[in-house]
Amino acid sequence: MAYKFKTDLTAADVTPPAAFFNRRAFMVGLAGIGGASALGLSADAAEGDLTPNTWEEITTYNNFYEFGTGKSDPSENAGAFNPAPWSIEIDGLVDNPGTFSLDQITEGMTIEERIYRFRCVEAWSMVVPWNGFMLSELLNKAGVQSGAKYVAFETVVRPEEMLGQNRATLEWPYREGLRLDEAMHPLTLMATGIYGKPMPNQNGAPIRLVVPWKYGFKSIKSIVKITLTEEEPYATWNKINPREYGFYSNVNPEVTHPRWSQASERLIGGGLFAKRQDTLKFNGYEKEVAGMYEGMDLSKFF
Ligand SMILES: Nc1nc2c(c(=O)[nH]1)N[C@H]1C(S)=C(S)[C@@H](COP(=O)(O)O)O[C@H]1N2
Ligand SMILES: [Mo]
Repeated sequence: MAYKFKTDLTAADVTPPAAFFNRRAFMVGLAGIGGASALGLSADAAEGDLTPNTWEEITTYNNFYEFGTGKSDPSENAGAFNPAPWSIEIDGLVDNPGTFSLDQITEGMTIEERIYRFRCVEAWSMVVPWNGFMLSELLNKAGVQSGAKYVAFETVVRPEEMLGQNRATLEWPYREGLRLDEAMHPLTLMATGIYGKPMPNQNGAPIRLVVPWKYGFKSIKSIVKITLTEEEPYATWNKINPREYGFYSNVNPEVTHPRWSQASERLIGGGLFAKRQDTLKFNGYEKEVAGMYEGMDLSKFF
């Protein structure tokens, strides 16, 4: 089908392509939307002294229940998955609904490198050098209508290629959602790669969400559908156990998971006897995102 993205982006929205592995890429990207300081980005979050985990660590220690529940299952079982060609259906409260190829989706997008902390609700963490574009760019092209308040996401269902989907470990498709302001936040990334390479199958090929201030399960993989909704959407883990997995699930060291503390985390790659590190509020992105939750009791909202 013929599809034309809206072309009403101003010059200020367009950023020069940033080179992979350029630590300044993040700053360059943000300059296009008002600059890091205008966003209140701390030097740490924007530039940072974060040392990324190795490719080996990032691609062999995964959660992707479509390929099994063990940490090594995704890397061992995702070889049968063929993420090309790929398309994403965008529907709901948008001006330009439709089904778009990955090329159409990424056309004109600035692919930036974003080195983010990544914190799983299970209390382990990594630092990942993602490549991707801001979800806000895609939503702006889709044309969000005024009644939209949330964004819903769905993962592909392919039981022939995803052996875990032949078991009822979760209800398939895996689904997640964000409030619209969270989805439009400049930190929220549609990631298409890691270390400048295409997204590995086990990490959510060919395109997945990354929301660095939330527990990892919000960062849904291998997305085939995006829906703008008025109501808070279904979210897989939240529906299974709302007491343990909130819809918001902002990283918060002060809110204990019913079965374990969230005060500290194990950085993957530190070795068996590595010291745990303190978990940061909003996973270290408090300055950038706390404003979105003013008035919410963060000790209750998890
Ligand atoms: N479709 C889908 N997305 C998913 C998951 C999953 O099982 N299925 N696991 C989530 C969880 S719990 C985490 S911690 C991250 C893990 O991402 P990574 O393997 O790239 O580190 O993916 C999230 N996205
Ligand atoms: Mo997770």
